[in-house]
Amino acid sequence: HFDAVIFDLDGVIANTAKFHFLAWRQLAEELGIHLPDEAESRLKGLERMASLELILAESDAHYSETQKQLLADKKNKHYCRLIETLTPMDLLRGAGELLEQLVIRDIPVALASASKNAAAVIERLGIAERFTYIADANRVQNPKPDPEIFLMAAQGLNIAPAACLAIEDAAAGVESINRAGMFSVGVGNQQELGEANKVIGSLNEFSVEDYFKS
Ligand code: B16
Ligand code: MG
Repeated sequence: HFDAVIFDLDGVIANTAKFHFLAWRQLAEELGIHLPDEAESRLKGLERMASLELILAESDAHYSETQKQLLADKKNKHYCRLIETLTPMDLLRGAGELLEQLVIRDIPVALASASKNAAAVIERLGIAERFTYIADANRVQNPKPDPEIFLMAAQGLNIAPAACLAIEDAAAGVESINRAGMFSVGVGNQQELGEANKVIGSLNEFSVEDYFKS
């Protein structure tokens, strides 16, 4: 049995990937770059500057580091405007129910999201008070698949990594969890998330009784 749960945000709790994609597409259009639909899956889980590099690779133009920073800031403004429309209705299947069950059982819950907007997102989703600790993406030096953000979350909860169960939708995230020495649950398909200790199709399938003492 485990003592705590650490959640990824995008793709596990809410489909913010769709807003990230729309914001990147808007920026791409402003630069005269066409971003095909299939770019959405390639962007999944990538941190902000890595996502920008992927988009700029579609163009021949050269951008300086300063220009890249301004472009990333611009995308973030588009993204912040888009997430203003988020409501508790945007919680992914099973997410609200699972958080509620964990809180009822007094199981501490942390967030390990690479997004610098994570706090604003969970606030909009109406679940901010469910989290005991939010790992600060601003302080993370090494992006997923490095274990740093999950280790930071465990430390914030004051729980040993081996006693944590963590949930991810991206292969790089599952790798971070495994490298952190935690039990990994992948939400998505077996083929993509085969490295996870357990793969489920959606949080609806997660049974709290199997992993936590009542
Ligand atoms: P921001 P997660 C990640 O969130 C997203 O999956 C990824 O698409 C995004 O680029 C990254 O956060 C950074 O987000 O630009 O808002 O700081 O999956 O780690 O919850
Ligand atoms: Mg994710």
